[in-house]
This record gives sequence, structure tokens and C-alpha cells, in this order.
Amino acid sequence: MYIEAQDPEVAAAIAGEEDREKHGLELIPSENYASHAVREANGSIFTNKYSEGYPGARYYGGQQFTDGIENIARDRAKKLFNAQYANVQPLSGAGANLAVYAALLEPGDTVLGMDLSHGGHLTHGHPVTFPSKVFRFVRYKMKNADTGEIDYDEMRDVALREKPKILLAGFSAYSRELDYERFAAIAREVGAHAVMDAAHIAGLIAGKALKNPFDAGFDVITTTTHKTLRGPRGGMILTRENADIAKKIDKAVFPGLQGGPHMNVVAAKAVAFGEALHPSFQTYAAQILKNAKAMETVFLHHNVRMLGGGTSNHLILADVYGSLGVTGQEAETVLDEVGMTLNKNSIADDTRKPMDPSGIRFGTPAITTRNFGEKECARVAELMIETLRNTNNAATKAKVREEITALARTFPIPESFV
Ligand code: DSN
Repeated sequence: MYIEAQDPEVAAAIAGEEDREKHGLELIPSENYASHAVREANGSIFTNKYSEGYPGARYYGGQQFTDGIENIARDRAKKLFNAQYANVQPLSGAGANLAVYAALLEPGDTVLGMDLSHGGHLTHGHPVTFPSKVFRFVRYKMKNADTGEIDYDEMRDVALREKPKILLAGFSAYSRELDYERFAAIAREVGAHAVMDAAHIAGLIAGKALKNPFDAGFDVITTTTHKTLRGPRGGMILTRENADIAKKIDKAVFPGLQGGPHMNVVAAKAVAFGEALHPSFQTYAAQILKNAKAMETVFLHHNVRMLGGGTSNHLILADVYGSLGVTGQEAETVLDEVGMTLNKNSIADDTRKPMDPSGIRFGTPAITTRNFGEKECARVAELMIETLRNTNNAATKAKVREEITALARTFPIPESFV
């Protein structure tokens, strides 16, 4: 590799990360392993090219190959999600959400979204974000954190009172399926756009393991492309039927918010979407859910509280402080030491601070890519709990680390999926 000779410091960091990924288990539910083909496209010659505009309407010359690539990415994305329009230029999920706000709202307009502490996301208008200074964000929550049931009656009351222009579904730490029909009905009743931020579960929708919000009449889906979709780091916006919305979104992405698209990433998105259209992707998506259920069973058996009472998707949010007396930060640190990488996470109405909350969040997308089945996932869950019950026991930690390393060796990260 050129980089080893030219820049040993950066090369060493890349090699270190490769080693870490190879020998440990990735349980952060928003991470995954992209194929070599995706990474090749991501690191391709397209990184050199400016291509402001859209296929057939660019501002610069030399677009003989960019239009083709972007059209392939758009067509594959539309097919995957049964959408009529796709914008594949957003640089990531945060930018995709911002573009939707910019397209569909005037400053001061209201968005009704899920509370961050109940599973929502920063970009759904948390006060620390810039969009919260421009738009008005109001909240809905779970009715019962132990079943995960959303309070749809409260959502409707708030919607009738606050008159949002966007009713925003979607989450980054919620483990149950949403009632898209209820969302869409409330949105229709108050004249709001129904928008789904599907960043976490896009691959599960594309792989037909979970329902598609478009089937319930949603107007827009935003997503990242690097989580369950297993593509390059990036974002995307999909719309259905309404050409006017699609046009506004295109304008909001460029020139509204972004400059030139990252055409190397668009190429990598095209490759990833091609992989997701392969029949094996549906098997992958279904296995993610089965594997999460296998982990749920172990947590139930050991009486470790899970928010939502368990999982219907790819992730679990466990109250390790309440159940095991270990804080989220302590759990993240000790599990990382033994080769299981996950993240600390606030739980609903957490009494602890965000930097050392009560929960941990973990999931199965990456280990399922590694071909783990239910048996291995159940074992990982057992090892997690054993470690958390023995945080100061060096012998236990050494034994767990050894078993995790052996599992990682037995299930290497695949280089390709099709
Ligand atoms: N950082 C991503 C996640 O982990 O959910 C989304 O913000």
C-alpha cells in the first residue's frame, strides 16, 4: 500500500482499526462491516470529481461517468424501498433530516418527533442542535417504557394542539416496531407530512424483515446508508408519489445545504444497494432479527431489564444500572476490554447523566454480517452478563476475552456478500 511508505502514522492507525475490528465483536447497533467492493468504490477515483447538480443538469464539465453512477444509485434505492424518487447526495443522516426540514418547513414551523430520552435522535430537534433554533420541536413519548408502547393518543392530542407541519417517526434507541398507520392517520388529520427517519432499520425494511412506512402512506423516508444497509457512510432521502415534495427536497440538498456531492460515496452507495437487492440480503435481514431475539431470551432469563421489554428489531437497550448495579459507562468500558464493543445509552427518564447513563445499547447487524447465528448470539449475551456480574474479576475477564477472540477467529469478517 502506498500509504505505509508515505504516511506511516496514518497507516498504523488504519492497521490498528483493522486489527480491532477483526479480533473483537462489533455490537454497536448502528455499525456494520461494508464489503470490499463498497470500500473500493468509496476509495475510488470519483473522489477527484466535482459534480454539483443532478444527472443531466450539472454545473461543471467532465460528467461522462458521474450521471450514470448517480442514476444507478437512485434506481436501485427506489427499487429497494418502493419509492418513486431518491436523492442519494446527502452526506449523512443528520444532513438528510436537515434537508427535509428545509424542504418542507418555514422557519418557526413545528415538528412533532420522539423524545430523545425515549429513543429519538438528536437531529429530531434536541435543544443543542442548530435546527432547534430555526424550527419548533415538540415531543411524543412512550406510554410505557417496559412495553415500548408509544402514546398515540397523546401524540394525536399534541398534534391537534401544536399543528406540526411534520410528524416525525424514527429513532436511534427504540427496540419496537412503530404503528405507521396510526402515525400516517394522525399526520393526515392535522395536515402534516409523515416523515420516517429509518436510519437504524433501513436495511431491515429493504430486506423485507420489517414493514415499509411507505405502505402506510408516509411521504418521506430519510436514512443513513452505513448501518443495516451495510453501505458507505452517507445519507439518502426517499419520497413517493409527490413530485413537488421530491423537487423541494432536491433543491434543499443542493444548492440549499450542500455543495458538490461526494461522488465516490455515491458510487459506493450504488454498490451497496446492488448488494441489498441480492436475494441473500433478505436472509441477512431476517437473521438480524432472529439473532436479536436470541440475545433477548438470555437477558430475560437473567432478569436484566430491557427497555420496551425486549426487541422486535435489531437492537436492545438494557438497564444495566438498575438490574446489575453497573453504570452504562462502566459496562461500555469493561465490555470493550474483553472484546465486545457497544455503547452506553440513556434510558427513558434516566436519573443518571448522558455521559454516564443507566443503559447500554447493542445490536446484531454487524455480528450477523459475520455469520453469527442464534446460538452464537445467545452465547455473546451470556458472556456480556457474566462480564457485567464480574467487572473486577480479572480471571473471568481473561476467560471471556479468550472466548470472544476465538469466536471472532471462527467467524471472520466476510469480504463480499454476493
Ligand atoms: N450515531 C448513530 C447511532 O449510533 O444511532 C446515529 O446518530
